[in-house]
Amino acid sequence: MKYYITTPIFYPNSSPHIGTAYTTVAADALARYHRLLGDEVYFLTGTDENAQKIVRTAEAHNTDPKIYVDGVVERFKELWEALDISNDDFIRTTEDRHQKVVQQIFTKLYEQGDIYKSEYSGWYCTPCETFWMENKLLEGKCPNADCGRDVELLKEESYFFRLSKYQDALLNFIKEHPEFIQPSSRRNEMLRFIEGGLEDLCVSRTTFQWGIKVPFDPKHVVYVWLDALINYISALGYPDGENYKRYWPADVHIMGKDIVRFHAVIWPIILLALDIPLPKVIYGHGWYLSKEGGKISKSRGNVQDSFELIQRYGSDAIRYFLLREMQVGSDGTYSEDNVVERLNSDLANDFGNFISRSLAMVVKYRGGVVPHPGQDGVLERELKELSHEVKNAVEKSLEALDLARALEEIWRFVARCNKYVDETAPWSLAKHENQRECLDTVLYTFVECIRVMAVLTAPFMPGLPSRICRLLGVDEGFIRWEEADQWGISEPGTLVQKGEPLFPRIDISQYMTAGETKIVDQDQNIGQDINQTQAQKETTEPTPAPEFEPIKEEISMDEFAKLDLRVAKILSAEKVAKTDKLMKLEVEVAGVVRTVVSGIAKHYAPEDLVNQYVVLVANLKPAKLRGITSQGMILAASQGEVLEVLMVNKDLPGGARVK
Ligand code: ME8
Repeated sequence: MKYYITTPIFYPNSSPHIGTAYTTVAADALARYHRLLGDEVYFLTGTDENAQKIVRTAEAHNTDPKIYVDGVVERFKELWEALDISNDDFIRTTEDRHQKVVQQIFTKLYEQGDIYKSEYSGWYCTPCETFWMENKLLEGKCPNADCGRDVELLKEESYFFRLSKYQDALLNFIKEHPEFIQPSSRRNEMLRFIEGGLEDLCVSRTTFQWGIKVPFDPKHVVYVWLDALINYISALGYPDGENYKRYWPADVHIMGKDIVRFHAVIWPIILLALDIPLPKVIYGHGWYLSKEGGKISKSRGNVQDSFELIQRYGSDAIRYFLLREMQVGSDGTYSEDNVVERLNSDLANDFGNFISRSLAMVVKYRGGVVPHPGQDGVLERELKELSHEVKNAVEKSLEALDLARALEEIWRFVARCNKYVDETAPWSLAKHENQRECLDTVLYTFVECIRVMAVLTAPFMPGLPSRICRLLGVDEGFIRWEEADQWGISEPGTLVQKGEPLFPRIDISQYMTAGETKIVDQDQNIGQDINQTQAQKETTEPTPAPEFEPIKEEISMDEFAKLDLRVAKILSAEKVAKTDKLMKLEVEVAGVVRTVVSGIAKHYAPEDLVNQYVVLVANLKPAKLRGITSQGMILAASQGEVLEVLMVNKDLPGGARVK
């Protein structure tokens, strides 16, 4: 199956923000999901550059529009990369490949009589790039709900597009295809709007020259919306390109509710006039609002630096927040403290904690080796059934483009996994040798639960699969959607590790005082000084390299051979009283039990060490530490504040040589 999904092409009059990011992350999650299903996916995003507001912004920055947009487009591309957006193409409407197609279509529509020349007399809102008739204005201002700004009177010769001619054909199409405009609330709005009567649309301007020239009348430039909508086919190489033949019609055009009208009226009418099939779904999501209630937008000045947010919390956490918080048909509220709350509760506490807790138990009780499971009990059967139910529900939600619902479903499974840990209490099973098989089943089930969680979350948080696979000792091919509800996929005998927490808890006061959002002007350096921005980047302080101890002088092989290194099993561990550094260990090596005092107490709890196999310098002269004779030394790696005892995970007995 093919799957073609697009975002709007964004105006590069200012840098992308968390609102623009939402649409792009949502499209990305859907694209990734369809790739996991095995579909042939084409995911398009880009920038809409031929707008009058671009000219105005460039003027305000004392620069040329092209130089200005080049700077902002780089920001878009960088942000999409930072957010792991997997678009297959990025179209800019200043590119030749786009301009040629727009000119060709404009000429065709003119030649077939769907475009005609007349005179426009009415109002124009430059921020919205929309024409308004006098009777639609609200107290003389732009009537758009999130705009309300000044409009300008235009009286100019213009070309017009006969929308009215296609009104009935469009109404019929919408009525016959209830899935065409989603969610249904937007469909009803659009039906009412079209039934109110469509007026022909002004599709050219003569009062500025920035844009695509009408080929047979070059004092006109094409109206930015007619130009922009065509990107969805120009990027595919319309009319003869292979991609066009393969991928059109689009499966989903996703966008904010503010621009559904252009996509549900002008775009289908262009396509009807060209006798091209219409897209399958136009989906209009809600807006991200600030805590104070207004839409997050550059013009409202309530935009936070997206790069800083990603740096602080990571792309996966930001993506999770954006996708989880916006419910179908309504708006979402964005604030940094909401992000941290979601991160701490859903990601650190529920998701990450299950993974680190359960893997720590596999390491503790089975040396990190995934055991062979025994017979399933009621709880394991329940988990399997739930994974089946959740996978189906996630698929249904994603087909309905309800990403928040899909995540809610996955978290139902995550919650059940956490409950399973408490119900099975592996720490109690570990105390009884006759429960060995039962503990094996529980530990194996943990590993399978982690796998299921990794598969289901892969479309939403694409950074996770590789990190989780590393912990599970497998490669990324292990993430197969069709196996999300199949069990018994993990191989017993695989070596897992506990690793660092996937989502460390965040203390928000580190970044800001409660409730305060840091607003920045991300665009102050955009314009003629892209080179300067580059220079600034280059002069930012690099992260200091760690300071290593110098390497010691050479020794001969004979000298090295004097060291007797052995695997030793830790039988017991306890902190040495009145010190915070020392741990007293009883270790078994070559059939003898020895006492070793080691400076690792700040880094390990005694219960993390018992039953682990470590490396012991077995022929070191005994030394007294705090009155305890230490018979050898265990090896640990350390740098700065970090220390890790070297552990041996294969099935090697205490006493095995290390050479
Ligand atoms: O309209 N919450 O470009 P644009 C959610 N160039 N989504 C938001 C948002 C918010 N607060 N703010 C912006 C244009 N968006 C045209 C499109 S397509 C042929 C031409 C998202 O830069 C949302 O998808 O104004 C919205 O529709 C889009 O950005 C508007 O982007």
